Amino acid sequence: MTPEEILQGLYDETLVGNGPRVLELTDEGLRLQMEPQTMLFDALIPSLEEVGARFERGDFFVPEMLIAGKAMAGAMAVLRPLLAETGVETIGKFLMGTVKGDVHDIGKNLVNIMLEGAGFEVIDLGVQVAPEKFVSAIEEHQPDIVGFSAFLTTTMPMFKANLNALEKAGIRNDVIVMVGGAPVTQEYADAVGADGYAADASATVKRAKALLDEKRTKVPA
Ligand code: B12
Repeated sequence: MTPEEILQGLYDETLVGNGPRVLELTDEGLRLQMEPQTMLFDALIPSLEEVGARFERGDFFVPEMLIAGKAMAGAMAVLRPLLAETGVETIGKFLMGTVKGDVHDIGKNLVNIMLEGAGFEVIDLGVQVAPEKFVSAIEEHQPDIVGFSAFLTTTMPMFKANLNALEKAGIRNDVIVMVGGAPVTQEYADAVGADGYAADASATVKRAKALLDEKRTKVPA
């Protein structure tokens, strides 16, 4: 197969949720020395975007979304170590979780991989993380940054609930708060009082590093 055929295959087979075939194509791509990033950004992510568009039009339903998501997650399990493989020193601690009421984790997992690749130590609390769980994990792990991920307009208000819980626990100023997820915007992030927002995984890495630099230069030596 040519790299173009692999990319087309990854796109088509993710779209129909053919997990085993997506895995085979991922392996074949790697055998052909294709870049993991190319398979991710030129085939797998665009395919999930198309899944979302079809769901919006009413051509796809939840089961289709689920098997497409699973097919993508299978490929990610193979690509993950390769994407994170850089051997750089730890530059900071990032605590991440999908907010309460929300089970979407593919975007969050991708952000985690990129953060790890950039040298962050990532602690992932998983999905459906309640405000009190974020609070106790921050107290336990003392991260530099905490990230809230939300993929539904109905769960985005949990950002504010989480921030309120941090305030109440007296730890709001100890940690940088970043928010993200498909429906989230910079305006929304500003409105809830988050310190940072990013639209995708690589922008998250850049923004996280910049926020960390800002914080560290503010701290008196
Ligand atoms: C796969 C999928 C599912 C799967 C999730 C599987 C999983 N394990 O994640 C399943 C089937 C479970 C699902 C369920 C539902 N889903 Co859904 N789902 C999707 C779909 C198709 C893809 C999401 C995805 O993973 N995209 C791929 C990643 C890579 O996305 P991404 O946005 O590019 O992620 C980047 C950024 O957001 C950012 N980022 C992410 N997190 C964070 C965190 C921080 C801190 C930062 C800085 C950045 C950041 O970086 C990521 C990487 O680059 C989207 C469509 C879409 N276009 O998003 C709908 C979508 C999100 N789902 C939707 C809906 C409505 C639902 C359901 C309510 C459906 C239902 N009727 O039951 C349920 C809700 C379940 C729940 N309680 O959470 C809607 C949401 C509409 C809205 N605005 O509220 C969408 C947009 C589809 C649509 N077009 O209508 N879904």
